[in-house]
Order: sequence, then C-alpha cells, then structure tokens
Amino acid sequence: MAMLSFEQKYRVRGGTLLGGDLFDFWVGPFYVGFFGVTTIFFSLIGTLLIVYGAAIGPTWNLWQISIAPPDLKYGLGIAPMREGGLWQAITVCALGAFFSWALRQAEISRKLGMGLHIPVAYSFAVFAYFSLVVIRPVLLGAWGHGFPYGILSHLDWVSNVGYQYLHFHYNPAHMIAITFFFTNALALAMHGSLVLSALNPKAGEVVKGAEHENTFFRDIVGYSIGTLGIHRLGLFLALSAAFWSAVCIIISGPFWTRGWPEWWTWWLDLPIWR
Ligand code: UQ1
Repeated sequence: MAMLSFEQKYRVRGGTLLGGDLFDFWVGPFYVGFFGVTTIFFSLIGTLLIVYGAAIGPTWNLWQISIAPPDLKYGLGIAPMREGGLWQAITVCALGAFFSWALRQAEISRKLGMGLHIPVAYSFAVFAYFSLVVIRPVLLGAWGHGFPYGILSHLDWVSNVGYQYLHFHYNPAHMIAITFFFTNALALAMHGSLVLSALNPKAGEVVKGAEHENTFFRDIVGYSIGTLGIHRLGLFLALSAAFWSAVCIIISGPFWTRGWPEWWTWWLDLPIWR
C-alpha cells in the first residue's frame, strides 16, 4: 500500500479516547485504534451469527433468509438461541459495531483537529436503529417488538406495523420525517447539480466558482444560502429526517395505540368549529 507523501503529515499520534497508544497505528490506509478493533470484533461475530442463523433456517434464498426477534412471551428477558436469542445476540453485535464505528470516527476527528460533526451525524442513524430495536421494544415491554433481520421480512414488518396503526401516513412525526427526506433529496440534487455545473465544465471551458453559484440562485430565486450554508442546511435536513423517523416509530405504540388518522380528531374537536 502506497504511503502518500501527505499521509505522514496527517498520521498524527494521540487523540485516542481509550487504549492510549496501544492501537494507535495504521494498517495500510486504515486507522486501527481501540474502536477499530472492537468494530472488527462485533462485525465479525455479528456476521457469523447471521450466517449461522441462515444455516439453521429453512432457506438459503437471499431474499427469504430472516432472523426473527423472540416471541412476545419472552418479554424483556433473554430467549433461547433458536427462539430469538440469536436475534438478541446479533442486535448486541450490531450496536457494538455501530457505537465502535462512531467512536472511531470521533478519534480520527480528534487526531485531525476537526469538529465532531461526522460522528454526531452518524449517531443520528444509529439512534434511528436503536429506536427500533431497543427504545420502542423496551417501552412496549418485549424484545419481540423489534424488527426481523431479513431483506423481505423487515419490509413485511414495516408494512404490518404500519397497518396496525391503520394508515401510518397520518402519523404527524412520519409526515415531518418524510418532508425532511424529500427536502433533503431536493437540496442534495440542487447542490450536486450546481457544483458539477460550475466545477466540471466541458473540455476547454473555464471552471466557475462560488460567484457563479451564488449568482445563479440570486438570479433564479432571489436568494443564495452560500457555499458553507448549503452544507449546514444539508446536515440539518438529513439529521432532522433521521430524528423524526425515530420519533415517529417511538410514539407508535408507547404513546399512541389507535389508528393514526384518529389522532387528528383534536383538529375536529377544536372549539372554533362549534
Ligand atoms: C446555494 O445558494 C449555494 O450557495 C452558493 C450552494 O452552494 C454551492 C448550493 O449548493 C445551493 C443548492 C444553493 C441554493 C439553495 C437555496 C436554499 C436557495
């Protein structure tokens, strides 16, 4: 693996959160660190458990392989391996790997003297997963409320849980999450296309810069958020999408048990209609 001349400058010692100098080194292009070791550990065990779950299951059809959480009768206890215990162990490994990855991002950011925006942003995705397999099941009193680990089975779970609340699109937090997802797609499409249009002209043409980018948006909508601003907006939109996704599933069950369309009766019950 090539050691680029600039790598030496950025491969700085320290910034570790745990283990001091112990794993403070690189393997090829990869920083190791204590949390690199734990990431590998949890990912490997977790993946092997998934393969084991597939092996004792009824199918090798990739779409149909599924590792289900325990039956509701096990509540928040530990289930036998073949009855959801495997799902529980895999969930522990997944969370171990995700948390390790976030902490490895934090260590690398600290080494480089950067902000912690990357681990913070990534943590929102981990939070969304954590909401599904820990927060909501704990609030509902059973690990069986987690979702099954399978390509089609997790889609069936989403569909079934959705219909359990009659029409999930009436969930106000779901509405907010979707709005953020779509706005995020719009912003990234605008940003990606704008940057390419300015920075990647056809052969022989001159590269344009921020002045052109700003001018385009001032001309077309009367406002430019700026080159730094668009990234702040993008981060806000993406994190908000993940955050409200977590909220929309946490409130479904623990805080609202009827159909979501019915939630809106507060609107019909407003005294202004009487
Ligand atoms: C924008 O104003 C801007 O600043 C120059 C960018 O930076 C490169 C952008 O990518 C985009 C998409 C915009 C336009 C955004 C709004 C909210 C008007």
